Amino acid sequence: MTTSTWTPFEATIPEILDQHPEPLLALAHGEVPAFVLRQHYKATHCRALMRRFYERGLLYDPHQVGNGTARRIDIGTSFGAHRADRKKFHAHSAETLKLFETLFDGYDDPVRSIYDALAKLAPDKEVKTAREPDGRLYGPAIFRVYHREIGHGPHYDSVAKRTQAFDYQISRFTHQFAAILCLQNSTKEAGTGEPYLYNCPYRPAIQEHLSREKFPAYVAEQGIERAQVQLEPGDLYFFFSENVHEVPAIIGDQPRAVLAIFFAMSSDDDEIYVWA
Ligand SMILES: O=C(O)CCC(=O)C(=O)O
Ligand SMILES: [Fe+2]
Repeated sequence: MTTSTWTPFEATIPEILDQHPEPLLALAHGEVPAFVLRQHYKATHCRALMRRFYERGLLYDPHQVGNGTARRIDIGTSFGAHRADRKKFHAHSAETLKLFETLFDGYDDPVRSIYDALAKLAPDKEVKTAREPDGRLYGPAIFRVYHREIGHGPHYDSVAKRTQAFDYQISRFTHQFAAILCLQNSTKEAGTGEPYLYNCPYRPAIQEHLSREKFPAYVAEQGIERAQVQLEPGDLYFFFSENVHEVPAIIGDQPRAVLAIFFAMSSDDDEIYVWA
């Protein structure tokens, strides 16, 4: 990379608003790759919640359970995985909402902490868990745990532009984003699992280049800027999920664990819908 101008903006919320009065549009326009809020959530609570997930059997090492193939462990409801069956999707989402009512007892609610930060970054909008006109809700957030060998190749997330799930309310918005709260990072020596963001919003021409094998050559050829986001437990970052991004596969025995949301907004819409 020859340029280092496209770098994550690390600051407090008031500083972000001071420099970027409309932070979400700044992300959507590619002015900054990400906003990083260091130590937004208590690191001690991150550790405690990780312990609780193991104790309750919600989290386990996929290398030691079942047929031993590496896979990502999710706690929560993924729209992408469940949307095909609307009834099951909303039932699964309701279960997640119920689970999250007590899962964080004794600690700060990490889901709330992300929603609160988002509400402050978009003071003129109402931030709410996504819902259908009949009131049925989506999953509010999801824990994603990446063990050894697991990552997420170059991709972009857009329900409106990629998934094209026009039968769901969340497809009505113009821009889609993600926020990620780090609960645990993979071993430092390995230096893996730290996400890359590319200054590369979706366009049809990139489709054929979107693989771990092909994308680096495309990035070099097109001179696309990229930024890496390094996270410690408790750090929260926001980015435009319509930009290509990836999580390099984890090396080493310590899994990377995050709490993730997607959210979407339009300039002329008073609401921001959040889901996972
Ligand atoms: O965990 C991250 O930092 C990004 C994850 C991601 O791209 C996704 O869940 O779609
Ligand atoms: Fe993603």
